[in-house]
Amino acid sequence: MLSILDRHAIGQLLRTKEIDAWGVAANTPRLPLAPDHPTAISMLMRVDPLVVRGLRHGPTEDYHEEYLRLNAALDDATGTLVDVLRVHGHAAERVVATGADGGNGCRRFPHKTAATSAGLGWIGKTALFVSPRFGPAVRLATVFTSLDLPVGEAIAEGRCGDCRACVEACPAGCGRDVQWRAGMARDDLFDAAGCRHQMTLFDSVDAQICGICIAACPYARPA
Ligand code: B12
Repeated sequence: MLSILDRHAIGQLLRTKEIDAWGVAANTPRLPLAPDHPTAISMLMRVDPLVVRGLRHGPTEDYHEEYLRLNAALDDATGTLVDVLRVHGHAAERVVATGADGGNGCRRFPHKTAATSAGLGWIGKTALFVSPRFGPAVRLATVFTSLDLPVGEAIAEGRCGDCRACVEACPAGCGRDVQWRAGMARDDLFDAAGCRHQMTLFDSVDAQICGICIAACPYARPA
């Protein structure tokens, strides 16, 4: 067992779980839909770049497998972190990678809120979280805890500039080509119903996924 649970020890633990980046956000005042613990630990795993490359025209079986693998790996990481925090006497609650609720019946907290608040990146023009290292080709998860940790500097505005690659790539035209600001309504940025419908139209996979906007982002295609 880790004897002292601090930022360093958490970083070591998350590395053993193959988390590619993580950060800490203050949850006071409480973020929308968040449970009542003062600290949010946001973490991400990157999507395999080779898999992303295959997504230009729609979802693939490789992406479906990668999606399932990353959800399971993130849930394993957050489950372990919650156990460790609790063993050290701290309250802890996770939000699962995906799914209808937080896993324990808790509300559906948007992982992107914790990720930008922790300073890990911003929201792009099709409402995806964009990491400067991996672009939107990441999956996210969040753990809330009573443990006090140093927090990152929140990012509160989009950094996509004039780029509209994801807006142009979306076959359903879901992006509204607007620069994101923290707190703006999702509908002002992105048509989620149109996206949901588009995902029913692909017959390349037996799942409702897409990923075209992920593959279009220049940050997901480093030289
Ligand atoms: C329901 C859902 C959907 C719905 C609705 C999507 C949506 N944007 O709302 C549908 C089915 C359409 C969908 C589609 C997709 N999804 Co989806 N989805 C979810 C799920 C389960 C819940 C999201 C939700 O309802 N949020 C409520 C809305 C209002 O919030 P939001 O748009 O997610 O996030 C907003 C807030 O965070 C806010 N915000 C950001 N920072 C801050 C800071 C402050 C202070 C405040 C106040 C607000 C704020 O701005 C964000 C943008 O609107 C999440 C998992 C999760 N728990 O987060 C995955 C999730 C959002 N999906 C994800 C992905 C990858 C996809 C798809 C690419 C499908 C796929 N896997 O192939 C598409 C892409 C859609 C897109 N371009 O955004 C990833 C996103 C990763 C990323 N890089 O951003 C998530 C986070 C899953 C994960 N564990 O990684 N999804």
